[in-house]
Amino acid sequence: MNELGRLEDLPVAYREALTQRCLVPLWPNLRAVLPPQVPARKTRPTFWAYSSIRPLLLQAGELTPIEKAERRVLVLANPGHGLENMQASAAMYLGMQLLLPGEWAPAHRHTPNAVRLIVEGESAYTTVGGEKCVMQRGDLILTPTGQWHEHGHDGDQPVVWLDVLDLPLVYYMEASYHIDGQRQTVKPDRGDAVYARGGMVPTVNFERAGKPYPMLRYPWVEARAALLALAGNQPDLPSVQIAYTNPETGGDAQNILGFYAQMLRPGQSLRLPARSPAMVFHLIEGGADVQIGDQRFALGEADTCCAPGYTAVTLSNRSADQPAFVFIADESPLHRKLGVYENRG
Ligand code: GTQ
Repeated sequence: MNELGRLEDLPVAYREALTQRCLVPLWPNLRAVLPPQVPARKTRPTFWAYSSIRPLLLQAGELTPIEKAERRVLVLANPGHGLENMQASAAMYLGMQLLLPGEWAPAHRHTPNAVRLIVEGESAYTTVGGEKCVMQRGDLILTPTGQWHEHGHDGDQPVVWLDVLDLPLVYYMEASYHIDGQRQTVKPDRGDAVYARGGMVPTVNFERAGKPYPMLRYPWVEARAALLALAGNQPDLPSVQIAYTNPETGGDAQNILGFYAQMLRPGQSLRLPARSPAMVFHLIEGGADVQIGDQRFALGEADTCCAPGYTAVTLSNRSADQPAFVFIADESPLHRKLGVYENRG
């Protein structure tokens, strides 16, 4: 490969003439934006222990009333992107949100898509597009782009959940904004109720067409049961994983980020191929080691880590007699839609 001319090789007067006219020579920067073989990635393998987040989040509960926070969140920021940019990867944002008993996080809507993965506590709920979604540990709840959402809490213990948003991408697109709203009126119908049994849907008073997000809540009890059934039915299945999908189309649950639940059999070690999208791993149940390139993280329950794209990841169940359950978020719907998706094996 040719050595390319450097900026310093150009006469100062010429460089100044370019700058004054808002012009930039490509060749000194060409390799930076089009590096050989593998993209440059700011996303670093990064680990966040829940045991280190939890006390600081509870402290935020004392320091900052919900009225002063609107959303009381500690952001899991990847140092490779600069902490102030609040990114886990190029397209993914992660936050741990705390809601205390009796608190109310008022209605708003915004262009970025969000999901919640419930980490701890009972009796909180989020109302999304008029659907009241109860929050139980391990549940996945969608808050798709543009839908009104607000969070409430009728219980007596703190509730914590993991927020996953495509905020960094939507912000980069200069398309990120929010609108404040009024408390929503709750509708009687709920997607998680009408789609609770595969292959069976109501026929009366039920609109199937024209709803881009027919199901908002994916209960963990159902996901866990599906994984155990899959593992039991197919003892030789190499990867016991389910994707969270749109029950009408069978496609990804949301447009930009993908969401999955992975079961690791007792003692199982599973290599995930090097694919272009970055990934996030959050441990729901059990314990697992996550090997990302030359870094290895030991995830216990509620711990989270992220991996850059184009990097193979190995997940290893640390228990020889219990399964482990991992929630995975990735950027694959985005990569596939844009035609840049790669699996390098
Ligand atoms: O709960 O609506 O972590 O608007 C970041 C932005 C959570 C939310 C976040 C948000 C929310």
